[in-house]
Amino acid sequence: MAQFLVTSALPYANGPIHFGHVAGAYLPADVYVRYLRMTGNDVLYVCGTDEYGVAITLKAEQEGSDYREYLDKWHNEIRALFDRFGIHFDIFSGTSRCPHHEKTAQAFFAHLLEQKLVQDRVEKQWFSEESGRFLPDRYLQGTCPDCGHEKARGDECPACGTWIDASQLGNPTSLIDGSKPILKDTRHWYLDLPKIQELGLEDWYTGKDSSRPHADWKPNVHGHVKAMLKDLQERPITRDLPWGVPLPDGITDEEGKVLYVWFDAPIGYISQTMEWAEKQGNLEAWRDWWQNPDCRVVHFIGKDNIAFHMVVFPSMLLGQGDSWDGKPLNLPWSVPANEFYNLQGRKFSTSENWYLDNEKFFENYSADAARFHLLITAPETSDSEFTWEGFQTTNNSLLADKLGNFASRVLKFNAKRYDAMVPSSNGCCDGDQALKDADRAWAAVGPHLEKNEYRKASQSLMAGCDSLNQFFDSRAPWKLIKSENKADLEECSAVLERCIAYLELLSRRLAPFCPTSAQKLRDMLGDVASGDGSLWGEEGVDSPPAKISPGLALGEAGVLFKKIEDQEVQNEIENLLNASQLKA
Ligand code: B3M
Ligand code: ZN
Repeated sequence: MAQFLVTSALPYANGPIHFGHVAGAYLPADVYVRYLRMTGNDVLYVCGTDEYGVAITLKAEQEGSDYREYLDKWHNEIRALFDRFGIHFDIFSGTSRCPHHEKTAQAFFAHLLEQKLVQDRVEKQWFSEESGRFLPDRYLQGTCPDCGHEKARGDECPACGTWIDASQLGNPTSLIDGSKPILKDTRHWYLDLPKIQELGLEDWYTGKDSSRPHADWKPNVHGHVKAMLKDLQERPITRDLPWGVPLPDGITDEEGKVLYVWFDAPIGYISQTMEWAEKQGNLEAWRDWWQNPDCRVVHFIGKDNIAFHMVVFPSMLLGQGDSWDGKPLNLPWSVPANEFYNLQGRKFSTSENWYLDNEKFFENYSADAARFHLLITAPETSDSEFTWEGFQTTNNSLLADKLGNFASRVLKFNAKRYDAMVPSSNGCCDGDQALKDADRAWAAVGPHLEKNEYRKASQSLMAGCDSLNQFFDSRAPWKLIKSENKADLEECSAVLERCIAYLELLSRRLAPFCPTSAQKLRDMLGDVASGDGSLWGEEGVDSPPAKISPGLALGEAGVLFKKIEDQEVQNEIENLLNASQLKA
């Protein structure tokens, strides 16, 4: 048993969350957390909305909305979508609504300043004379100095991903008023990443620092970070903006200076842990997660957030030294960053109407089917995509035909022939090759989940269902039951007993992936699944599920996964194409 603090990237409260986000940073974390809990670990899962910075102000201003109203609307909407997906956090707050956020972020800044890891200086930045304000980050558009992309932003290029020093942007335009900005002096504070690199960042990353262990970095994470560490630069961590965490008192008299959103946002993981702890009645409990060196901090993110979670935030944590009552803060133990998840060959895009309407989706399809499909197509090692045809295949051929069908044929047969009670077994089917195959397949599910291999984990789960169907088919209980021969009748009971035992195990193996259906299956199993099924259990290659007591009453067989018709899929694709053409 170990202790894990799991986080998912804080979504900006500036628009809907789409399936791509869910597949990349939220669903895998939820499945991981469910699995860790079932295997007896102590887990806290923290998330909330990212509510400061230009990503918010720019869009709220473009809509003419008040920041607060705007944030609340999206916060609630995003929260509702997570509920729909069955993604459960221990706390889901937000950086502007968490009562501990501002002072924690300010303390981080103050500590870094004390340690001389942050320095201020005056530099030229783009200023709109028309609006009378500086234009940080996304308020600016211009040509990327690296790849020449013409719609690069003031902080990074969406085409090539480089971090951009805004003063290097070619031919910049103000996105709030369309004017050509001028360069004007302004004071900002810079995080000294090169210095922190020597203080221990590199040792933690390479694993030299045995006091700060970590899991193996994924290849996509490793490649990215290795390249970055070769050339670390100072990074500005303040902005001129009307909305953000103000600098701590006593730092400057200049107006309008706030912390850069990427500085305050990851601190949100900590401040929201504090909020959770306070709600439990013991604020100090946040330290069990952030200052206990045995607690493993795991950040689930998309690939575009790797630099901040692997370099900037760890540097901020390291740079705190012993400032938090004499104890260091934990650095990430694992960062399972995913690649991107697209929709029918194109990037998800709300503005181009290339997305799935969440409301409509859940009116017609089940969250569990969506969960399973996103997991079995997860963008783990390369970009992947949601297609309606693929979703239909996962739902119909895997979930309905393999898993659901196995449950329904066993339970129906048992209801008809054994009065919905567990028949007694003489054990004559134990050790059947197909059952051994099922054992082997399901024994792999847990280890895959532990390694954040959701595709393989879902495939293994299905492979087990395949073997169980083969077992049922090859033993053909519908023939055995009609035999006059006692041995055949005994075999028939033994087959059913095994199938029921494996269904109970399935209800637990399925639970992290499809929690609602797993519970439904347990209900269908009646007294056989009278426990709450909250434990993963030891069943594996050498330990098939234990024998079930004869005579236990089963519940009623129901449909676990409803099939999706070809016509529905065609309609969905047409709707998607029409909506995007209307917009174009
Ligand atoms: N809000 C960026 C994003 O959604 C961001 C993540 C913050 S995690 C601390 O890509
Ligand atoms: Zn570029």
